[in-house]
Amino acid sequence: MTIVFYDYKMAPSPRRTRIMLAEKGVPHEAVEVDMMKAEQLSDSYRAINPNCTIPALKLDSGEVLTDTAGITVYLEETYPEPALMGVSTMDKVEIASWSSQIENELGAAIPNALRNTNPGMKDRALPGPVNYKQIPELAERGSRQIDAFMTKLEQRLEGRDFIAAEQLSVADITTVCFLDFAKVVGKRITDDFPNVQRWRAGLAERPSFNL
Ligand SMILES: N[C@@H](CCC(=O)N[C@@H](CS)C(=O)NCC(=O)O)C(=O)O
Repeated sequence: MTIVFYDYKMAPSPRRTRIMLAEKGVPHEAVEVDMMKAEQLSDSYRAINPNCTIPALKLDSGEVLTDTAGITVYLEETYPEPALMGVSTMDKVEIASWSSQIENELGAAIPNALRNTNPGMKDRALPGPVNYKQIPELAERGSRQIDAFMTKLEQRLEGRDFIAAEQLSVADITTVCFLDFAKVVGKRITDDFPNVQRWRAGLAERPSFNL
């Protein structure tokens, strides 16, 4: 048996796992769950991940990890090199703190901006097994939150190659996956953000970011 990674190439969340698997060189088999065909809501995928979200990771033991937070801890504990969550206590603190800000301020804002207006996502304002109606005001707020986070990131990356702890970490991986996806709501890393552009160009040289 080998690890099975349930992936969908066009979505930002599974890309985080894809990059971590590549950076750590973890042998695995990938299975594509086609969201364009709503396969994440199918009975067969629901039996694997009742949350109906991607990514999921099925371990050798048969156990299934059903969200990025758990997958990240599992990969870091099982394949410690290279460390992506920090080595020293203070590095771990800094990476955890930035990861929390990225999830709350950017990770929540992009789906809010996208899912609350997109006609193809009517009643699918949140991922998961429960349907929720769109609230257009949340799209407007999400758009402003993305802009605010970009400004904060630009300041943070002044004179830095990585967001936290002077090394590649899950903070960089998560931010790239979210920011690249933000194009769907018209957000790009424009020339107003030279530090973010330089940081993104540096990461583009890593094969894991081009899978
Ligand atoms: N908390 C989950 C969320 C993952 C998530 O929202 N994935 C999206 C794709 S990026 C999804 O599965 N959406 C399903 C849907 O929209 O129905 C995680 O990070 O693993």
